Amino acid sequence: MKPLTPVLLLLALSGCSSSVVPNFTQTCPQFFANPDGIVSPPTVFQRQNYKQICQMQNNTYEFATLYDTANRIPVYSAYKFEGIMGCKRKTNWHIEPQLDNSAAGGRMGPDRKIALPNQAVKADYTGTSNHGYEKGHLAPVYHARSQSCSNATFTLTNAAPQNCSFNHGKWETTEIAVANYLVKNCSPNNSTFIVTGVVPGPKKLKNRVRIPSHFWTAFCCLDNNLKVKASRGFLGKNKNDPVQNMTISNLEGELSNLYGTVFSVFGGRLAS
Ligand SMILES: *[C@@H]1O[C@H](CO)[C@@H](O)[C@H](O)[C@H]1NC(C)=O
Ligand SMILES: *[C@@H]1O[C@H](CO)[C@@H](O)[C@H](O)[C@H]1NC(C)=O
Ligand SMILES: *[C@@H]1O[C@H](CO)[C@@H](O)[C@H](O)[C@H]1NC(C)=O
Ligand SMILES: *[C@@H]1O[C@H](CO)[C@@H](O)[C@H](O)[C@H]1NC(C)=O
Ligand SMILES: *[C@@H]1O[C@H](CO)[C@@H](O)[C@H](O)[C@H]1NC(C)=O
Ligand SMILES: *[C@@H]1O[C@H](CO)[C@@H](O)[C@H](O)[C@H]1NC(C)=O
Ligand SMILES: CC(=O)N[C@H]1CO[C@H](CO)[C@@H](O)[C@@H]1O
Repeated sequence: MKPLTPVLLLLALSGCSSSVVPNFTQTCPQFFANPDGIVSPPTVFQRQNYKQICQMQNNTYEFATLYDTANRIPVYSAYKFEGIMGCKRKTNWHIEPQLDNSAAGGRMGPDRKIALPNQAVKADYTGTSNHGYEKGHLAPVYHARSQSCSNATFTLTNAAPQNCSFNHGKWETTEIAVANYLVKNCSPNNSTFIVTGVVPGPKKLKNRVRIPSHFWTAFCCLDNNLKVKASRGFLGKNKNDPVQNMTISNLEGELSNLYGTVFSVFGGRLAS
């Protein structure tokens, strides 16, 4: 075995691993669809306020998030689906310490009582359900692969203000329909990937946290030869209206209009 370089040695000694990373495609590729073996993440916006997070809890990466520190909401979370596991909802919320202190450790940490510059804290959502909004998960408990993954979804970097009746209505119905479809059509052994995102809207909660205008989700499952077996996209306004079921390319067209820039969901590699 070769001797470790000083940098690797330092990393090994400190047990240091990072959550906010330069390129999540490299650090946690396992959460992104890999048709034909090519890791194909959604579009990564390149401005300073967008941070790539490999979501880590208890030394395990559970999913990946592109986070917008200016709007204090995620753009999307990407994860693998392995079946309906019936995980319990754990209600301790976490934050991502490295977004406000680059020297912090690489794991998600407990919620903070004070407002943080680069991310939402739980207090930003206190009382907002009276105004019709609550913390809506992007990567949801219902799709979690394990209880530890379910626990890890309770981070504010995976949540955005969601219309309460939508969260418990048509959006929940969509999460269930997607899971049922995948269980039926994509066996757990086949690789099944989901990305769930939001589009920033005109208003903020408490002048701190941007309220999304839309929620969207998309899945892609691959067969044992890494060919795309099934895929579909879903888009809904942030109110309890019907959610549209469409092809990935139609979703990409809609999202490109909404984001005002070309946006692809699976690296632009799925034609339909
Ligand atoms: C991230 O890494 C992937 C895979 O190595 C590479 O294709 C991509 O260009 C990188 N992205 C950036 C912004 O460097
Ligand atoms: C980490 O794992 C341990 C043991 O499984 C568990 O008790 C603990 O609650 C976990 N931490 C979090 C934050 O979920
Ligand atoms: C999930 O969180 C709960 C509550 O904090 C904890 O008791 C449990 O051990 C955690 N489970 C895992 C697998 O980390
Ligand atoms: C979405 O539409 C497709 C094509 O009509 C259909 O096969 C599928 O069952 C619908 N729902 C889901 C969750 O994919
Ligand atoms: C699951 O997928 C792996 C890798 O593609 C393959 O080697 C294995 O035979 C599959 N298992 C079943 C039960 O099909
Ligand atoms: C939430 O959605 C419901 C049903 O679509 C709508 O009546 C209500 O006005 C929405 N709430 C907010 C705060 O937009
Ligand atoms: C299309 C395809 O390859 N599907 C595979 C999914 O996984 C099951 C078993 O886990 C295989 O039998 C299928 O062939």
